[in-house]
Amino acid sequence: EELELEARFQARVDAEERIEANDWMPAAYRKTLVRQISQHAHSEIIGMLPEGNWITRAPSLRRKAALLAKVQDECGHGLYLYAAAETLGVSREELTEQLLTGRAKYSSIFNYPTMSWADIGAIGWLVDGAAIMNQIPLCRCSYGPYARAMIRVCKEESFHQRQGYEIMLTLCRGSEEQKAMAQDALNRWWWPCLMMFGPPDAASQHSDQSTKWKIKRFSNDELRQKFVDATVPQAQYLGLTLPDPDLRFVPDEDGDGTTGHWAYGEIDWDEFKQVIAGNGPCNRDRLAARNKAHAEGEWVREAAMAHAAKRRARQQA
Ligand code: FAQ
Repeated sequence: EELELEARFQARVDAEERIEANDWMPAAYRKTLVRQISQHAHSEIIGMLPEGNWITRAPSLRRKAALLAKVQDECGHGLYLYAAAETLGVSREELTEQLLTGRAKYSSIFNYPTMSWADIGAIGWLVDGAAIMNQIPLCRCSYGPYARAMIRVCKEESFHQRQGYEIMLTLCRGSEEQKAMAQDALNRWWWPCLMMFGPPDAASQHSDQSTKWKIKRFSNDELRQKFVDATVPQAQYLGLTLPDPDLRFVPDEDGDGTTGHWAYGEIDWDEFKQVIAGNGPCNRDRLAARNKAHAEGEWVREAAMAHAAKRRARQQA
């Protein structure tokens, strides 16, 4: 009977029907979604930290307002995503606990430091650019609650990306020092951004099954390539150089030079593994900052619970 249910489930997925929270689904499908959605939620929450560092140091009121709004959006994305994960039967407390104790993964990218204001530009341009490339296909993910959350998230990410690119453009049109800051930020963020897409296809343990379930629509390497192809012309427009001596244009077979790809050099997968294993430049700082914020927010959670209990008591009276 289980086999029959599974076959019917796969047929629905193949027919592009959305799977909803109360529908039957294989235990492994549920598990993989909880894994991916919770890692995604944690990434949004930890992702507030590198940029949060620069809110008090933004160079103007306008920049500060935009950065504050961006970081708040990230918090909102984390909350939608935790809510989407909750529809699969895990609790927010459980997921929070996994993050705070370091048992949960979150994106490798947020374990790198933000050294200058130009890093805020580079993060918006490249990190949000990579996030969009990965998330647009997730709007068509087979699991309804995740797919729907991604639609709004992607709209907001596109504002974030423009905000970052505009910072880079301003710096690149500024003084020599400003342009050098932008180049330095690009040099440091480029390779870690390519790692955001995950291990190469041959080493991606979850890809085959997630593709069959239509959670993934493109492979890690396909999305990485799309990102490189989209970003190279943007770097050229800024007048910046990508830190990859092996980067070269590979013309399409028809040779008209319009639709080819950019071939890129070898990614340092050892660095990726180290960061994922908790040994990146900022892993410990990030978890410590998150734990501190959680502890300092204890009274807010207590007050909210007490308020809810009082309201309930009043309604019953
Ligand atoms: N970092 O078999 P695969 C953002 C793990 S954007 C850490 O290929 P899968 C917005 C992977 O989880 C960033 N771990 O796995 C923002 C798995 O580990 P597990 C968040 C990584 O799932 C912008 C193992 O390696 N976006 O937050 C990474 O099929 C600016 C094997 O890999 C998402 O999470 C990595 N880079 O494909 C916020 C998008 N890559 O679970 C603030 C949703 C792989 O077996 C500021 N997620 N791993 O222990 C996905 O699309 C997928 O999960 C992939 C990985 C593509 C990330």
